[in-house]
Parts: sequence; C-alpha cells; structure tokens
Amino acid sequence: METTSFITELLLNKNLPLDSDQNVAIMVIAWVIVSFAGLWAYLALKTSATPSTSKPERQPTSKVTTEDIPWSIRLRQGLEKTRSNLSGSLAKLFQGTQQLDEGLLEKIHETLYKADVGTRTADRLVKHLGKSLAANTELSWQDIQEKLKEEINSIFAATVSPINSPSSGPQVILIVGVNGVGKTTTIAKIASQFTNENKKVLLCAADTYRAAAIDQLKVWGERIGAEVIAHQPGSDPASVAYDGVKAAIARNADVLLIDTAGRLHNKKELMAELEKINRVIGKDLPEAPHESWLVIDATTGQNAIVQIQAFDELVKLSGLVVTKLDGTAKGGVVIAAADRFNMPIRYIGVGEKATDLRPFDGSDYANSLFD
Ligand SMILES: Nc1nc2c(ncn2[C@@H]2O[C@H](COP(=O)(O)OP(=O)(O)OP(=O)(O)O)[C@@H](O)[C@H]2O)c(=O)[nH]1
Ligand SMILES: [Mg+2]
Repeated sequence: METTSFITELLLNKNLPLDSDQNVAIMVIAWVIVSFAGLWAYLALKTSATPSTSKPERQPTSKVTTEDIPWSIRLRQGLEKTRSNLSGSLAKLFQGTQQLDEGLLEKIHETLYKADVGTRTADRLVKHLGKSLAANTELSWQDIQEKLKEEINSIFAATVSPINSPSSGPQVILIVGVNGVGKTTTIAKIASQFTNENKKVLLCAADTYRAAAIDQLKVWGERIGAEVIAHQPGSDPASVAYDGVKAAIARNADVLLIDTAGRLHNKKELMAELEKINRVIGKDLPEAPHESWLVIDATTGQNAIVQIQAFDELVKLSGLVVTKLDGTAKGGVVIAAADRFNMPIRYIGVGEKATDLRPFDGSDYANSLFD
C-alpha cells in the first residue's frame, strides 16, 4: 500500500490490518506531526508575547527627490558655500554692534573682495554702506546686511531685460562658452523645460569637433523628445547651424537651441569660427540669433569676467547662464558680472538635474546670500 493512501485511510478511521512495521511508521509520523505542531505553537506564542527587537520592516515611503524640494530651498542649499564665504565672514566682523568707521568699511571691502565680488563691485557696495548709514553710529550685522542686500538688488534690477522672442517663426538661442562650463547640459535642461511648456524644440549640434559631443546632444534629444540637427564629426559647425535654422523654420519649431564647441576665449581661430556661426544663423532668419547666452562656470570666479568680455566682443551677448553654483564659494562673481556688464543673468544652475537650472531672480539670489 502507498504510504499516502495508507495515511489517508488511517485518518478516515478505517479498520486496517497493520503489521508491526506499519505500527512503527505510524508512530514516527505521529511523533513528527506533534513535534511540528508544538514548535509552531511555541513560536507563535513567543512572537506575540515579546516585543520584537529586530528592525521593523521598511515601509514603502514616498521617495523625496530634489524635484520635490522647493526652488527657494534648493537655491539656499546650492549657495551654502558662497553664503558662508560672503555673509558668514562678514558676520564675524560684528560682535554685537560696531561703529561704522573707515576701519570697518575696509574690512568689509576685503571680505567682499575675497568672496569673488571683485574690486569694482566691492567698492560700490562699501560706498553704499558709507552713504546710507550714519558714520560713527553703533550698527549691528543686521543693519549692514539689509543695506548690502539693497544694493545687490539694485545691481540685478538694472540688468533685467525681457528675453527677445520673434513675433513669428522660431526663436533661435545660441549657446557659447569655454570648455566644460555646462553648455550642452544647460541646453538639455532648458529644452526640457520648454517641452514641458508644450513648445516644439529643436536642438542643433554645432559642436562638431568630437563625435561624443554630437552623441551627447542626440542622447539628450531622445530623452527630451526633441529632434537634433547634426552633421558628421569634423564638419563645418557654421553649416550645421545654418541647417539647424532651416530645419527649425521648415518644422515650425518654437525654439532652436544651438550647441557650440567649448573654446578658449583667447584662441583667435576658434573665436573667428564662432563669429562665422553667428553670421550664418542670420542668413535665413535676419533677426537670429534672438538670444546669445554665454555659459559661465561659477567655480572659475573672476576669470568669468575676462570670458564675458572676450565673447561679447565677437558675439553680442544678450545674457549669461551661471552654472555650478553648488559646491563653490565663488558665487559672488554673479554680482560682479551683473554690475560690470549690465548684462542679464538668464538662468542659474545649482546641480546636474534638469530642475537644478532655473530662470534667475535677483532678489531671491540676494536673499539667499544672507541668513
Ligand atoms: N554640479 C554641477 N554640475 C553641472 C552643472 N551644470 C553642468 N554641470 C556638469 O558639468 C559637466 C560638463 O557639462 P557639459 O554640459 O558637458 O559642458 P560643456 O560646456 O558642454 O562642455 P564642452 O562641450 O566639452 O565644452 C557635466 O558633468 C555636467 O553635468 C551645475 O549647475 N552643477
Ligand atoms: Mg558640450
């Protein structure tokens, strides 16, 4: 007899003719069943009686990403090092209250200079303090902060100008800058924001020096859902830019973003090539480029000033994009650039994600520099 059918029959209480071997088997099976039942009951009792010391099972939590953090907080986080370098150092000059005298103004100037605000802008800010606060009166750090914010705000306010966009046809934005400042990723971030606004965006790969640069833009285009106009590596960047404009007109695009190769502002040949790109873009669309933005890497500090000067001479710049403000203490350069060139800052970047690049707001920036 099969063991299973034998047990079934046993459970059904049938009269079975059992030999001694079968009796032993029954006893073993019964013993195993009773032991398991006992063990199970013991464990069940123990678990319910004593509080568990093991880690609670991880509950699914809603994942907080940087996208969920409000921009005002992201900006403050991104400017942490700059804030500590600028207002943190200035605050240390004040133990309680201080008399506003030449000595204090000099110390404030030095601290501003060290925070990459530059001599010219440090002069301006200190002058404002001297003019707007009564000499030889007791002043707190709070009083000084308010006056500095006021003047920084007025520097930024003077640069504000609307982004030029055509009444009809595509808006062409040319992106330029030295190597590795974040041009291509800035294009991707802006393109992603435009497509979210239901704009039809075309990207143009006018950085033809490296195959990887073209591929990088193509990958972004695919992710964002934007067509990329590209030629073979090594081809003339001006002719790609020309085709980009033609394609943008033909496809009825809202925006064409043109990526260019990183070039050192002191390399004449490369800068001349940029001039050609700029010229060719206007052939089929006389007002284009409608905007020409120089991307500057905040970590380069005052060197950005030289870059702005050099690029502006060749391609009339209509705005700046300042990237990599996160992780640098040199965010003071944004104030210096705005003051020196009266040039609007279009976007600022505080990280690598698409949402880490936002349109610039001078008053938010000024507030984020202070506690
Ligand atoms: N931390 C940080 N990294 C950034 C930011 N913007 C760009 N980057 C990073 O900077 C690096 C260079 O960016 P790209 O966009 O390739 O720079 P590029 O100017 O196009 O470089 P070239 O084409 O080689 O001249 C990438 O790793 C970006 O993710 C930013 O705001 N913060
Ligand atoms: Mg690039």
